[in-house]
Amino acid sequence: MAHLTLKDKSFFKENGYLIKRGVLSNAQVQAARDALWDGIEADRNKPETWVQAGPRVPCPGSHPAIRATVQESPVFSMMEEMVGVGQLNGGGPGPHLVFPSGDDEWTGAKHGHLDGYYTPTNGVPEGTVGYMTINVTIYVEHIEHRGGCFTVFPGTHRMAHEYFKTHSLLSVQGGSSNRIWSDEEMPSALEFEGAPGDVCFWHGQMVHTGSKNVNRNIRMALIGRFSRKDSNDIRFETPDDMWADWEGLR
Ligand SMILES: O=C(O)CCC(=O)C(=O)O
Repeated sequence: MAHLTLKDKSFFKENGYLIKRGVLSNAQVQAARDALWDGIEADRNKPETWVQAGPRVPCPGSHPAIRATVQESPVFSMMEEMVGVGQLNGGGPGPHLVFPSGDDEWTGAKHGHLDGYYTPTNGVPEGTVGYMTINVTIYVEHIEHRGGCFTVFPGTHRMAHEYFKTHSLLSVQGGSSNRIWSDEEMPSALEFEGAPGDVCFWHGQMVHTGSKNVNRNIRMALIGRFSRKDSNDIRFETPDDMWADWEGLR
């Protein structure tokens, strides 16, 4: 049974992201949230202890309840509906928590980054670039404006495609969008606001960023990155038709 409509697919092609609401069951959300709370150094019943608590990754992505959010929900099938059945490597998401900052100063982002590039702290080897086809951000808590929303810059997947037609994939230092585009060239940021079980799919070359959390809730997100099985053959190619390899979208 198909989960995505033609409208969903054309929205993803145009904007580079797609938000689907209520994809996970309550039981899946609850199990994932419990797994996160087991590792959080704060009192679950006392929100005042959540401010600047930690850790940002309170349990591994290999935890069965975390992995299940992709592998035992419609999430993986939805990605396959876009990329093609059997085309993606498996895997699961990892926890990415943003704790309340405890202050009230918040500004929206003008720029973000493309994933896969070396920075001094992210573990990507210098001189290489990681390749992702499609990524997903899953919420297991209510996240509102200014609450550390995962943030995308709609349309930057198409801008990146144009850019890489004439520039090497390795040319963007740190993957930062401000190395390529001015503030004026960047589209407005879109905060993914959502409820537990909501999911945002985003193109592997979508500019995105994290954001500060000045709300009460801990920003409980799981982020998964998925690449095609033939990534090594196609990663440095920029075909004229950016959807040439996407069986469900071309
Ligand atoms: O946590 C977030 O909202 C963004 C994370 C991010 O930008 C990344 O992992 O590349």
